[in-house]
Amino acid sequence: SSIRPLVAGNWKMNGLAAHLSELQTMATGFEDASGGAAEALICVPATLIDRAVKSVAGSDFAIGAEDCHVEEKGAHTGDISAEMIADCGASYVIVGHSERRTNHGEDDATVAQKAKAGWRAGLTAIICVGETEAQRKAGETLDILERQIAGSVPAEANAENTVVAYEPVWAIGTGLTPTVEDVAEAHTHIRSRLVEALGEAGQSVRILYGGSVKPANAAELMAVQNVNGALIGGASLKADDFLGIAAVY
Ligand code: G2H
Repeated sequence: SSIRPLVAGNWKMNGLAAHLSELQTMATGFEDASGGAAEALICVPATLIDRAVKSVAGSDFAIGAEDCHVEEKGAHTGDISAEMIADCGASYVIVGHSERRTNHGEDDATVAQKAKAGWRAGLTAIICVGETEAQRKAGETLDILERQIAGSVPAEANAENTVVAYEPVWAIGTGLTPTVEDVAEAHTHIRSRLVEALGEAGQSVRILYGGSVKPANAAELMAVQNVNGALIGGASLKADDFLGIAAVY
């Protein structure tokens, strides 16, 4: 396809200032590793956004946040807004990661509001969807994805303001990955739902695969139809791993 792939990291609640040297190594090496064929992004904890942006200055490497509040400002102790994220120089925000949906009770409507909050601040939203193990075993995967796309992806989504990430919950941090056939089925389903909801714009929205991506499995996962890049957790913490994944392009 003509969609430019995105290799995206998600550091989750990992990384102190000392870790920024890994980020610099990634930013310096990414273009060579990917042969210039992909774009790069690392989403970092809020405490590191400002310094991460400075660490990659002068490269095309993008920095993102892992969550945002739906409002611009106000009495929300401990939360940060999309405007604050943009103010630090970041350009992406992950919304609706399964860890947020599970640990913070975020539902589809909240996730959609967070995506819009990101847009309001000029950020691209990475909207996460994915079924649990129980849902997969019950044969509900495609229905769940359909419901999450309908509820979490606002109607104004397009390739500039939105990326969708498919992360089967049972594959997150477990070392387990779906078969390439299952990934193809899920991504094709997501693509068709996006086209149905967004029209032509849905053809070019990037759909990332996330869940235990590592250098050893990236080539086969990234080659699947309608997989337009990766959202990488554990393997985005080390430059060797991240650049090893980029090298599949
Ligand atoms: C899935 C992924 C990154 P990991 O959450 O978002 O994490 O690659 O560690 O499974």
